Amino acid sequence: MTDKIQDLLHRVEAFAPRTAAEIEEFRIRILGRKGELNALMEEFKSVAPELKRELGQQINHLKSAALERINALKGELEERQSASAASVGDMTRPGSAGQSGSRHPISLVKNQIVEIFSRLGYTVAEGPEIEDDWHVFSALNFPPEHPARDMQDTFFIGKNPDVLLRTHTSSIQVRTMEHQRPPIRVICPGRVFRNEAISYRAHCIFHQIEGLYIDRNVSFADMKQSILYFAKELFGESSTIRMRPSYFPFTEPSAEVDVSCNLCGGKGCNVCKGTGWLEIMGCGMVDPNVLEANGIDSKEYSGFAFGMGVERIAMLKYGVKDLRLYFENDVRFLHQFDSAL
Ligand code: 2NL
Repeated sequence: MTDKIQDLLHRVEAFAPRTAAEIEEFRIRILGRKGELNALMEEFKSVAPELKRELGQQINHLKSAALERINALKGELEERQSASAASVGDMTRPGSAGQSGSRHPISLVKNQIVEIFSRLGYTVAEGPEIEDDWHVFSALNFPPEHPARDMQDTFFIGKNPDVLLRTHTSSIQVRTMEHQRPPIRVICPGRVFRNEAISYRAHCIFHQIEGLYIDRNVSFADMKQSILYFAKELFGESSTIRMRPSYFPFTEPSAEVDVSCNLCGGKGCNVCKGTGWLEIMGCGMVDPNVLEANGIDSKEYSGFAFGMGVERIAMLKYGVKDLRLYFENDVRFLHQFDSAL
């Protein structure tokens, strides 16, 4: 009988449960009414009287050891469970809202401009940033000695003068004319690259949006009206435009477009430098040389084109004073556009 008592005592000490259910099952098996301890008590009744004292002490010790062990295990388990619950936190608590990002002001303005022209029937076209001489210069009536072709202004990739980064998005329109016959109505947003010293108003990487419209009988008046519609949509219904004569190799005649200053209503302020006008884009009637170079009969078709810098438009719309802010991605700057479109 001593062996049985010792065996049970060892099992009690070695018991290593993982769950509360395992402990309860063990307790019933050992201390329950039909458990092993009661079985030993039953056996104890028929033990010789001279052994009763010794065996009685052993059984009492076993009983209290089993009770103690079970209570200790229960306590340990509860402690472990509450510790792991604390590390997860209160699961019923309402969640905290994650901080969501915001659109970059350049993307906001680009999307607005593209959307306005798509309402006029323009479709979006895109093209490669790494280009060749034809698509950036030759097809656009740039004479061989034009300064824009110079290393000073254009980034060339390696030693091959026919591999370069586009300096304007006109190359996209050239590619459009390659595989599409008139009528053509495209709006071309993209990054462009120019070898310029970086300052508050210049960067070597910036964004342009150009548009091209070619059909029979497209006139300067059509261009004026389209650009006026655009200016009113972007800067407000009360906006007006004016055009000043200008020069681009790819258009003739060419013009610079100003929009009435929406801050001072044309009276003159520090943003429009007292003039009441803000320059927003360049435009012109597509030069017949450009149409012919791109396989379009200039006697049958005419067209207009325009181009604008997205950084500049975003500066005017949001009052951004330094162009470098667009590239630094300081969240204090970016979060100001959280609630914008
Ligand atoms: C500006 C002025 C302009 C164009 C871009 C163009 C494209 C083709 C044919 C003719 Cl394929 N013209 N583009 C025309 C006039 C002005 O951009 O100040 N851009 C920032």
